Amino acid sequence: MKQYKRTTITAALPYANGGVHIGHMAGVYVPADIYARYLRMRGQDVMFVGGSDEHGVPITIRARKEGITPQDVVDRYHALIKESFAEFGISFDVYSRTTSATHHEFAAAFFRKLYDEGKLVERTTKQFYDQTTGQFKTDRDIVGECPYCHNPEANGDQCEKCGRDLDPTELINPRSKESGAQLVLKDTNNWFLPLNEYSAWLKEWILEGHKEWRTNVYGQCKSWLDMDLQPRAMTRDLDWGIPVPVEGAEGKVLYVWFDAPIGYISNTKELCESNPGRWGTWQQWWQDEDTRLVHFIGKDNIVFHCIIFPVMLKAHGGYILPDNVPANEFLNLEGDKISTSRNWAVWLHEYLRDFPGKQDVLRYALTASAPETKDNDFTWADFQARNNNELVAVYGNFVNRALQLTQKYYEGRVPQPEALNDYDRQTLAEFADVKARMETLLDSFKLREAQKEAMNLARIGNKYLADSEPWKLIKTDPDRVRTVINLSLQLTANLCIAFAPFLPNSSERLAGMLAASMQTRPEEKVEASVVLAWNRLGSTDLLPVGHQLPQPSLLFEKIDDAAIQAQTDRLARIKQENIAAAFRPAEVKAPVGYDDFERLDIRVGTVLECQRVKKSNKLLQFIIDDGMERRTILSGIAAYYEPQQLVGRQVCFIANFPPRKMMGIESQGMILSAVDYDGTLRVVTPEQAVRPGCQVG
Ligand code: B3M
Ligand code: ZN
Repeated sequence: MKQYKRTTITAALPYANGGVHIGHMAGVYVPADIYARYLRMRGQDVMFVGGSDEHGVPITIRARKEGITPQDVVDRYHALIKESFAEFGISFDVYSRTTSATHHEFAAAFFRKLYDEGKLVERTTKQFYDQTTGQFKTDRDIVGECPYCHNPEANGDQCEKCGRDLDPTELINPRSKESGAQLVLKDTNNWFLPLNEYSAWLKEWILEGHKEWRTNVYGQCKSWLDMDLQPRAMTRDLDWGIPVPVEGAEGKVLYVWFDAPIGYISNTKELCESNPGRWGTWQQWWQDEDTRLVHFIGKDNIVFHCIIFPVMLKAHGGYILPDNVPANEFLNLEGDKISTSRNWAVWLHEYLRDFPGKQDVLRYALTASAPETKDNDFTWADFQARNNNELVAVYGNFVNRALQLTQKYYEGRVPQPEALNDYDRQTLAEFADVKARMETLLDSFKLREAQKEAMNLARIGNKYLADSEPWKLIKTDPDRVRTVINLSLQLTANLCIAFAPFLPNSSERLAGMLAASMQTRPEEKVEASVVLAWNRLGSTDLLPVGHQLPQPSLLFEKIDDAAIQAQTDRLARIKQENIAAAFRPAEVKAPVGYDDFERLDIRVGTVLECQRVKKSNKLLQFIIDDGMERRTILSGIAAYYEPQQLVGRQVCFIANFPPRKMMGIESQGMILSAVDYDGTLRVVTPEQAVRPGCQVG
């Protein structure tokens, strides 16, 4: 493997139109931070770059909804996001924003170079235009009638009623969501990045050159590259963003996915210019072949970071390309997809309000169920178990016992060990290679397994103490106890190092209890008698004999059922609210006379038989005792019932419906069902059994 001089680590720039939730943390920020901390501890020169993504249509939509400017929106959320990251110890070296002057200039210049060198293709397309405001409309700003289900309020990109993806040109009578005006199609010019011209190069670079990438990343790239790549528009007709730096391009801005990844570079530039003595030039971090570039992202960003951005860099020339893109899958919450619009999420600022000081617990739980290879589920029950059964019962318990016994027997001084016995040696052997194992895992982005190794170290310690029972030997064999406690303290110091990339606050606190200092950044010289550094992981002489330790406190505390219940209650409430919001009773229909109602002959029947209709996944075939004979009725409720569930039940049906043939079977009536908010059908049944054939009125 190539030896690099430095590593540039980026984490996806979150859109500044909302807070940060556990899905973002598990997928991007916690892993990126663990990796950055780990490399720094190994003495590598690292720059960890973050920032807010402040352009794009969703921000303008939010602004309009709230009646404020897009700048107001991003100012508010940039501050909130930055604060959350700081609270959770995400150790960005720079966290800036894409509305900064540095970024606007940098991204515009990047575009202008591609434009000047003919690397972009100009194309004319037709787009919906609002003549009353003189604006082109993006898909999400358009509403109209769905051509499939005739929902009059379908969105330009999707019909919420029937769920179909739409192209706005399919809509019947497209109108502007904002002004309500009818839209017309109008020619517009934009600049495209001809991805198709880079297809051979991409195949070579990724499919041949980066077989080591995670299978999910490699696989997604491959399926993109197996299709024909199409030129992609890098400019948009929009008024929020970076103006296209070309004469005659008024009213156009750079596509948000063009400017956002350039934000990594401009944020680097901002940092370098603020402290050139420490950071050197931005070119060192982006253009030097001795620099390694790693992007942490979620799976929905793979194409942008593995295909589009690299093509931009290649077309521009002079840049290094990502060496790895460890994208994660998604984290679900209690079995459902996290959704900002449905508020189905755990927001960091809310977590902090409910669990103050417990940032590391969330980091631990998220890494333990990190969606590295497949989507994963976060549940509050699991969160509680991770805390109580692992952090408290294993790690915290071991450390606390070792430190308490030291106070009790030796007034807090590290005791002198005697000769090791076989069991000591066996214990030491078990953790001797933890450093190598963790490094192998961390170097290949298996962070979840690496954290398990650290916890395993604590398990070894716990078992060692429990088996050695120093509290029983203190009177009879004090030499032995000194050895056991010394070794336990050395193990504790090792845990402090091993967990440092994962649980930085806890390691910091534990170091304090060991009267030691953590070496977390290569550039910082630590002045302390005991320095805990990554390269000493696995050593048994981290704490010198006689070293005085202060009174310890608990590293972790139990989370009780009530706290967890409060969270699950909150989610249950949100689910109810979502259901209530999704269901709006239909308008009451035009009035009818009593005689209209009288003409309908509604009766009760008992289900004698019920079965699925062959080749139909909708229809059930009923044989009903209607009080006179056996009546066959078909009903489209197969998705909601197992046929057997209905046998013996009573249903209401319209008896004087003209017979209809469906799938070759004649249906003699219609079974009545209630339609729930989500389309679920439930048969209408009398509250108590009645005689089959009686009428409903
Ligand atoms: N803001 C999308 C996202 O948050 C986008 C990432 C930009 S990374 C350059 O998923
Ligand atoms: Zn529809």
